[in-house]
Amino acid sequence: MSTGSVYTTEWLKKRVIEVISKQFGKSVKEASKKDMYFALANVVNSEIREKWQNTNKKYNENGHKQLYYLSMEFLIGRLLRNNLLNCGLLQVTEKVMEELGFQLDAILEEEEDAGLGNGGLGRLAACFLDSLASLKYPGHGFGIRYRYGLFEQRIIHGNQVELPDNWLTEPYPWETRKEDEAIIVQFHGNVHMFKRNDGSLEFKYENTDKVLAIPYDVPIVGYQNDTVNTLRLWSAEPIYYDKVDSLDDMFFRDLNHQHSIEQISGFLYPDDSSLEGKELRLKQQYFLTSATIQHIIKQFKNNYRLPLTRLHEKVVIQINDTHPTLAIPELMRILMDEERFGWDEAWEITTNVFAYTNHTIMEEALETWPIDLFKNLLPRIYMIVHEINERFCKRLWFDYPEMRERIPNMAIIAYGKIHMARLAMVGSFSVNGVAKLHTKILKEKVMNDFYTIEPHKFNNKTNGITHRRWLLQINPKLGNLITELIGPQWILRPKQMIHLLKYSKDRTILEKFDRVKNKNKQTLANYIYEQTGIKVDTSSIFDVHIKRLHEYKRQLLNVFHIIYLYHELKDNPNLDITPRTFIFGAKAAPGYHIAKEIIKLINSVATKVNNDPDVKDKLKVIFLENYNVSLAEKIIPAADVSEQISTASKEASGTGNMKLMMNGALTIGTLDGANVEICELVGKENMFIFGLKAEEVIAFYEQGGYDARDIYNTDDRIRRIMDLLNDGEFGKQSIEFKDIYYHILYHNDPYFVLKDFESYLEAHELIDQTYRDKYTWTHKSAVNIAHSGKFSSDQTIQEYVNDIWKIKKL
Ligand code: 26Y
Repeated sequence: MSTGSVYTTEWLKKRVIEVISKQFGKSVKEASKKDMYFALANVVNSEIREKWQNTNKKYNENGHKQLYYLSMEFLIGRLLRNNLLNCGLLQVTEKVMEELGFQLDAILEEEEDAGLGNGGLGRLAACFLDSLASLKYPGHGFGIRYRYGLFEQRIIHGNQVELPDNWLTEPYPWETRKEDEAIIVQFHGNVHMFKRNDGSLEFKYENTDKVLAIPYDVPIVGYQNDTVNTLRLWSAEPIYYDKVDSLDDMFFRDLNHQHSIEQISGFLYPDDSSLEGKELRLKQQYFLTSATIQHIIKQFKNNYRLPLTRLHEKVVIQINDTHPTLAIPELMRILMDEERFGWDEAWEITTNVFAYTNHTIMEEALETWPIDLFKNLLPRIYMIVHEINERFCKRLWFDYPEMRERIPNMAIIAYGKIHMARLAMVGSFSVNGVAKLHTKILKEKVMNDFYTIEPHKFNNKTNGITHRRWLLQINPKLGNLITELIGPQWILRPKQMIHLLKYSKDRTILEKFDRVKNKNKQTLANYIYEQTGIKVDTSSIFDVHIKRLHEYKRQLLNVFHIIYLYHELKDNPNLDITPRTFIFGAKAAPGYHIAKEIIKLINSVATKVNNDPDVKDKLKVIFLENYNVSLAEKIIPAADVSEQISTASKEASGTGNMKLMMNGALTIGTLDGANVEICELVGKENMFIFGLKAEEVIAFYEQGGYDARDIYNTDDRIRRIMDLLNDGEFGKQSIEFKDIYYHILYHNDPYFVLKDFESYLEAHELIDQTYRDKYTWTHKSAVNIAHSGKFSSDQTIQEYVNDIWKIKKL
């Protein structure tokens, strides 16, 4: 029996043996690692179940306000280790597995990595859920249960090949299907307007396509605190009617029908290069938002006996980027068409519950929809958005005469398109950016018009990461060392990590930090060998660049530096450089040609460099395929250098920068996103800052004055590298990388790779020199770790709670 969080090995052993026998009809000796994974998940689940029910009961009974976090992405990764740790079961499990002849680490590898997201935005949502539950806040995630997550990446002959991420071939032990809480979502159809006797308008929908949204609930276990929150993922299914005309009709209609409906929760980010693809994405967004808003209203009515005019007292809805913005007109629809509120009252209710987070200033990510597509798929929602726009534009015209010229740039519907960020800003009471610099750019540039009329809505919430996963779980050796030095309080109060500063000049302690890093590097080196057959030197600098592949993130700048070093060594094989291992992990969006070319270039350079005896052990380049949460967890504890080298102004925040810093890597970076705040904390002397500043980049964009060809013509190092792209050194054919070459020279190097090259080289030379002095390096590393508590998502969540959500702890 278990009492509280104290579990004994005898108890766990008995439970595991019991489950293996009952569930698989096997003895422990016969059980596979997979069996053991399912058995452990089963044990954890039965421990969670009661706490989950109790948490829900308390939330329902105590009348507290609830946060609903809506996101198209939740990149939760694996859950077993997390749940064992948070339930207080991790240590006993390690022991029991050993006694039963298993290795826990190997069992954990059996779990599918739930890749229901693409990058930072999705992982942020997952970190937030962890912090909410660990701080006992009533906050829940709502997303889509994609049948296939982000594609699985293979590298074949240097090229990215995408395979479907078929993550649900076996039962997913963490989810519970809740058929009785299904909700109907309607698309297409016609809308009819009637006048009621009291003169008010009534809207009726006809011939709509109805889809069932079935919830699958995943428990979000708080850190050893009995709180279990919920991540609700909706799955799309057809509705079966009892009455059908003929068996044949039913058969054919249903097959096609079923397929097209299941597609709604089929893939994350389906290809949207066709109109059908675009419609599917819009369908997904409405599917998520309609199901969630209907659910919220139902719950509000059940739990609080209050009029909907007081919705904002009990409900706050955070929309994670523009993707769930349709929640705004959907709530308006329900309030007016189902609850019979008039426009003004409905608008008052709506604009008091929504808060919007912007995650990017990149033009291509600011979503718009063609009017016709929108109107056809969501006719009633279109009418509402149209009306929101009319009223907003009128308000601009009459209340802000000085803004009249700006109306076309602010209108929600303009030039044939619906602008989702504008709708989100108009319909929310809060608009936030995700790092200080990013919020400043939103206010002063990208969203300046809106900031001018409603400055009170704008606020900053610098991102954070859960230190419990990104330090305690993935780097237990470092976690233990920290606890040994400052006690375990940092696990719930991460800012206490600052007390590590007093050891940052203590040579004996720094040696301990160093030993931890070396062991982690050895573990990664073993993994690299298993995956690629390449042996890397653990005394070399592990220089890590892991993130989505995008031009603005400038993996290309990194490769240019590698090519430069390679040439230096070829020209002078005795050159005294500190050996380096460059490690990359990155997926490129399937339709993003240049990004895929850059992946190919990294792999071609890797092949060349790794097989050249001239550079021997001084240079290695490793591209690890299929970058995802689980791979990040393997790489981060072993990193010495963290590459955060985006074109200044483009990276809204970054969160990989925080994860790497927390694990003792030193950052080479531009003053972009949260790098700026890392620098404020640790000081310029504890990182390697280089490159153009955000205002310089913006000035070039606005005023011109940069010509990439000038640099190409005058800098021999750059010309040599660029010309290689064209002469076949790194490819089978001479034209292999011409697209990158032309892209840079003929599109004038839009991300300033050439412009920042020299300053990047200098920063790398400084890294090379600094690493030679182990004491200095490890001192800087410890200073970074000590300050990283500031970037715990616990802190970020507390700021959201104080300034936006106003929810109370259980
Ligand atoms: C729908 C499509 C256009 C789209 C799909 C995904 C647009 C954007 C995204 C994802 C954006 C994203 O992941 N942004 C990242 O969010 C992180 C969390 O705030 C930031 O740290 C990071 O700088 C930003 O690139």
